[in-house]
Amino acid sequence: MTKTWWKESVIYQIYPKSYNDATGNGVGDLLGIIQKLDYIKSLGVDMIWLCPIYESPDKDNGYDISDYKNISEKYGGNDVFEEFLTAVHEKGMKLMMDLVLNHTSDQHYWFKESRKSKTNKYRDYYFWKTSANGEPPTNWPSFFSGNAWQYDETTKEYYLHLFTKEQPDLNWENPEVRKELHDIMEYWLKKGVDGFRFDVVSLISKGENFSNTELDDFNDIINKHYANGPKVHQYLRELNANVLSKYGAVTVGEGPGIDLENGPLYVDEDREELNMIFHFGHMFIDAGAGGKYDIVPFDLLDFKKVFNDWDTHLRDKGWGSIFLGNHDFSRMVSRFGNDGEFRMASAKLLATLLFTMRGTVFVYQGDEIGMTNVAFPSIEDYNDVETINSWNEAEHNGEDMDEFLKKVHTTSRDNARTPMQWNTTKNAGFSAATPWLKVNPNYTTINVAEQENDPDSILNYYRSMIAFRKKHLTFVYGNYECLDFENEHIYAFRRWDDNADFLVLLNFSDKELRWKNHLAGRDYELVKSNLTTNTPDATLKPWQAKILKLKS
Ligand code: ISL
Repeated sequence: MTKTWWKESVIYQIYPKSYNDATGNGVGDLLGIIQKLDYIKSLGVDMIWLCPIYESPDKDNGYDISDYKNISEKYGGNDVFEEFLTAVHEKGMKLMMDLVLNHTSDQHYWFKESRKSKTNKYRDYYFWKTSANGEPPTNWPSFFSGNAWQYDETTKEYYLHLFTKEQPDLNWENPEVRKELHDIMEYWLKKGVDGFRFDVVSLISKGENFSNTELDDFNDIINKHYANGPKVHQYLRELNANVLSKYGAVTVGEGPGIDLENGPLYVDEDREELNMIFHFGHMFIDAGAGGKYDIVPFDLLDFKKVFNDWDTHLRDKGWGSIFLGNHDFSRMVSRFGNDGEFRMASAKLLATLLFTMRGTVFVYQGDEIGMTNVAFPSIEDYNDVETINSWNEAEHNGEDMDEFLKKVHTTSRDNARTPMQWNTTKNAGFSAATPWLKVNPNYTTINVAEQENDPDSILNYYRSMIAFRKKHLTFVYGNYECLDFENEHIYAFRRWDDNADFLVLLNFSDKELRWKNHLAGRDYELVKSNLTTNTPDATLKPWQAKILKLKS
């Protein structure tokens, strides 16, 4: 396995709209992030991943781009971006931009032209279809409710949109489209951007034919009709050869339908496509057959299996990403930990997992202080298009809306998008104006300022765990083995190489437990714990995490 700086990196994900508002309009911006660069650097992170900041009508908060070469004025425009990029580099960090290349906004010039006439130069930049019977061309559902085809009056044809109707899918079959997209990437790389996170990269190659689906389960539909199309790897190799490799850009691909079989193909070093992928095995672990609103209890065995399987599949030739939260899912401490009595311990336990697994670690803003889910009293308080569309669909279907609101509390993407909690002043110190999305009321107790002053805070634990990982590269490159797999409450694993041998013990429960002693006859020392009082053995208090160094 080749050793590379980005494999050893910790990447910090920022949702710019919610990070820090320096201009006082209720929306986070680049100047606001510049003000926080010392804070970010102090965590020990190497690279920042910024969610999309290009011009956008914000139907899906920037994942609907209307101009790829201009930074939205609400974030500061291109000049402030240059200032920001320079400042990031001066601090010794790197920048990863988010690129959405599967679809554009319907307000993008290409689409505005495309919809004008069937003979327009840009017509084939998108997928247009007629329909014989007044029905959409296929019965495909979109990710965000409703059919994935939208009728357009001007030319009396339908266009494809796998996400909202304001996010038409680009036709990568068309070489002109690929050329334009390569040019966009080159534009940002020439400015000095260090890498990209490619949104829904698994969806860029559509099947040869559009046909009705017989399937009901949305995941099955994704796998059969939307994801990992016939030319996806060809497109990525072309992109790598023509653009990425010339600049040494670091890449991570995101996408539904990436599984254990096809996932390794994206990151196999010999294939020269992408560096890393995000898989969602653990992120949909609490979703039943009916999708994310069909909530099932968290099961530690399923969770361990996801990590075990991926580690095995990427071990030899690829590289993984390790993350437990992002802007599309509820807060990690609320999902996988205990955000009540054991919030501190469980947030630190999850951090222990993050920084002891093999793969590049991604930390989502706010997780470093243990930010939790929010339970807004009304649907009016929510912003996310996925949440709103699902709500409308549920209402249309006559569901019990009080019950549905509870599900929204558990699963809404807005759980992760509430403003960053900096201090106890108005709006958590995020903005002087009314924030675009309400602040989580628990900011009075969960915020950066308080945790800065507390050596035992979650924040300082993140700092110490990042430093610990960097000191012991065994956690980055070493072997991984899950022990006592059948244990329903304890996640125990070994990380070792020629230099060191570590045992990580994580108690995912509210009870004190003793790990069956597989340590008999071994000499070991406790090198890390998420609690302040410890016994140097395999006894674990509720949500306790211990790292033992095995000596013989
Ligand atoms: O958000 C999800 C579940 O609630 C995912 O299914 C998500 O839609 C999927 O992983 C793709 O996400 C990415 O592309 C979307 C955008 O809304 C997400 O924010 C982005 O991360 C469309 O561009």
